[in-house]
Amino acid sequence: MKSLPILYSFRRCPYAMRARMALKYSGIAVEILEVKLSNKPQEMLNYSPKGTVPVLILPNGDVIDESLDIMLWAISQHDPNNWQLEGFKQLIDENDYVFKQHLDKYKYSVRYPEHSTEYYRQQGEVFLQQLEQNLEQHKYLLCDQITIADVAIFPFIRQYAHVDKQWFDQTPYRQLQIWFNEFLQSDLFNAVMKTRTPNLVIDHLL
Ligand SMILES: N[C@@H](CCC(=O)N[C@@H](CS)C(=O)NCC(=O)O)C(=O)O
Repeated sequence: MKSLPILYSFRRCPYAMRARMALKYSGIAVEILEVKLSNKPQEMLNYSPKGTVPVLILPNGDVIDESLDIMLWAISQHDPNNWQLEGFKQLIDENDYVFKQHLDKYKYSVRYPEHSTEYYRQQGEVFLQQLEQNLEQHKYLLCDQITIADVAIFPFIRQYAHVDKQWFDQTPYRQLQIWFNEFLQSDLFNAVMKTRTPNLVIDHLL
């Protein structure tokens, strides 16, 4: 039997979520290994010493240990709805390198007492405003169809929204709320959020 790629994953990690969503969308069967971040398998660290999830090991031994690269690899195998669109990188970079920092400080504001929770939330809100503007122009972040940018960014908006869901729901970002709820309720997202037993229990994603 042909061996499948192995995905080292962590259910609640937004980077791992976007990788799992892309793999699922592309119809790629993988074996998925739920990692305990406090006790990472040595095998994973041998493949990728930087110790972050997700990590995808291909049957030929290639290691892909950045979530966006896993998404791009999955899409390069099969992209039935044209997720890959030129210009996707800029918005994802804004998410990964700017918004994510504000998100972490907002989420864990007790660890950053130099400013208030609201201060960090406001810093992150700049990105929400940008997304809202995009969504006023088209149904999804880059155009009228889902692209890799929507899927790559959604898990981070989910984290931000869930810090204070009541606050998020009463913001004026109506298009963003609609977009967010659509992904939250989507079969694709829910399919990749199944609970898995951690460490060394290999299970199939598809
Ligand atoms: N740039 C990486 C970031 C991945 C990342 O930071 N994942 C977190 C979990 S959400 C992680 O594994 N952190 C290591 C740890 O907590 O020990 C990617 O896109 O894959």
